[in-house]
Amino acid sequence: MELWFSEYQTKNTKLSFRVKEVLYTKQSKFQNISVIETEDFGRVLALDDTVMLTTKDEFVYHEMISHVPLLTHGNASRVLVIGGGDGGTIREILKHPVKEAHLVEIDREVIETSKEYFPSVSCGLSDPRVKIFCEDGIEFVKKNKGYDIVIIDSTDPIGPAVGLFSEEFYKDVFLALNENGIMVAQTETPILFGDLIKRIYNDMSSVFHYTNLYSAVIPTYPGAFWTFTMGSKTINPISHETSVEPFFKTKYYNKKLHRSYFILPPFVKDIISE
Ligand code: AG3
Repeated sequence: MELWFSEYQTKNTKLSFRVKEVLYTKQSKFQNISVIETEDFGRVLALDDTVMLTTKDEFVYHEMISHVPLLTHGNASRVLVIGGGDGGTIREILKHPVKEAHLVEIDREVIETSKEYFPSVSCGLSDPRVKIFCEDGIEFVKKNKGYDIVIIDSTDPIGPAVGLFSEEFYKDVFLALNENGIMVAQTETPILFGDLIKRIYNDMSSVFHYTNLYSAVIPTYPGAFWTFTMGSKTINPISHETSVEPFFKTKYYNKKLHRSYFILPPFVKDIISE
């Protein structure tokens, strides 16, 4: 018997993985959480049948969402992650000499599932520098301030994550950031969702002095060509020479390529400048 797991990336396109074994599936208060062992991509964490990570390619997303802002900043001590209950972003942040890393994940069950089924991803969550808050990130940033970096490691802009893609939220993040603060959000693929990317870019631009997109290749996400949008108060990531060498091993992030990540293909440039 052939068993396949599919994500409908759009109504008309799906990505399918041949399933070795379904290890876990549960309806939490917020969403369905599944863990699937696949033939080619290792273990998959899916929320509402949407791929959050695979153990084969998660390093790309987690390295890029964390090392790019942290090394652009150069001196981050307090970092906040909104979403990201799997712990992958926290794992990468802890490779830097940060004092505190706060994780705000609305669904405690995602954290528990990752601890159980994704030890190589969730391994940083028990580090003494990490503090976990199971609450709504939108409310959290209104009350908590003093961060050098805020990373929005969210799901797609549907359901509870919608508010994480709004100008009002970016304003609150701005206020939660210190003087040289930087925020980064995962912002989907320009291959399919150009309008969304343009709106995010415009919204962030009206809040931050510098707003820049950068990209990475993530084969298991829609479009495979993925973007992150960075809002920065004082540091221009394009002209800024990253002074800090990553003093740890990376698999995707490369200091020599740091500035080039911000160089956009013409079709993406067109999307945000139209
Ligand atoms: N955040 C999810 C990125 C969005 C993926 N979208 C999709 N497959 N349709 C990733 C969580 C990993 N920490």
